[in-house]
This record gives sequence, C-alpha cells and structure tokens, in this order.
Amino acid sequence: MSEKKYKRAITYGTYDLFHIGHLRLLKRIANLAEEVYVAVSSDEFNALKGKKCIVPFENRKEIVEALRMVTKVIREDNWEQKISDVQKYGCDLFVMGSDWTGKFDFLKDYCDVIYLPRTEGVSTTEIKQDIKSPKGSSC
Ligand code: C2G
Repeated sequence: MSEKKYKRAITYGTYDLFHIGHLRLLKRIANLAEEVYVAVSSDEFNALKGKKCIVPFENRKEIVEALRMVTKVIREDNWEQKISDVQKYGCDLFVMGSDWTGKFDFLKDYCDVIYLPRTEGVSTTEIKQDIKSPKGSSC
C-alpha cells in the first residue's frame, strides 16, 4: 500500500449542481492524502458569497458525503473558520482549485497549501446558463 504524502487534507466549496470539475478535484486530493475532509458552504454562507444555490445545503452535503474518497463533510459558515478547522481536525494539507491561487496562503503557517488546476470547460454557472438557454440538441 503506497504511503500518501499527507494524512488529512481539507478543502472548501459550494459543490452546487455537482459536476466533473468537483469530482476531479476531490479525486486528486484523495491521491495526495489518506483522508479528505470537505467543508461544504451552507446556504446562508453562499448568500454572503453572493451565490444562490440550486441544491440546498443538506442535499449538497449528502452528495459529497456519498463519495468514496471523502472521509468527512463539515459545514462552511464563514470565511474565518479555516485556521480553526485546520487545527481542530489536525489537517496537514489545505487544497483548493487554482481559481483561488494565493487567496489562502495565510494557512501556510498551519499546514501545506496546494492549489490544483481547475477542470476547464465546466462550472456550476455554465450549467445554469446552459439550462436557461440551451445550445444544440439536448441529450
Ligand atoms: N473547481 C474545479 N474545477 C471546476 C470548478 C470548480 O477544480 N471546473 C474547484 C474549485 O476551485 C473549488 C471546488 O472545485 O476548489 C469547489 O468549487 P465551488 O463549488 O465553485 O466552490 P467556491 O464557490 O469556489 O467556494 O471558502 C472557499 C469557498 O467556499 C469556495
């Protein structure tokens, strides 16, 4: 059994309309760490982020929890909880997609910080737009 570099990674996100970009990120995190903790944004926090979710928090949480590479899902209620989460759960790695590059470097005092390239061509916003104004034939 190959030893993974990290024991416990944590990542944060809305995970609305779960898609291949979300899955590929979590898979890559699971290749780096024995355990993967995911902080899923609550509906209230998404309102603060200026995001209106299609899928309510409880369902988004249940979907992410069902993934075999995910160890635990916690709530993300604010921008300020990351340091205490990393300490509380004993995480040695923090990972986000590259659209967040540099934004969470303050966590380098507490754990390693890695930004992984986003999966191009897919986003929750694009999915919503495609549903609103479909291009070409639907499947
Ligand atoms: N992501 C990705 N590729 C995509 C879309 C998203 O790798 N095509 C990654 C993002 O970089 C993020 C994660 O998937 O790391 C979740 O993305 P979102 O659900 O859009 O989360 P976001 O709104 O960026 O919230 O405190 C941090 C925030 O909660 C992040």
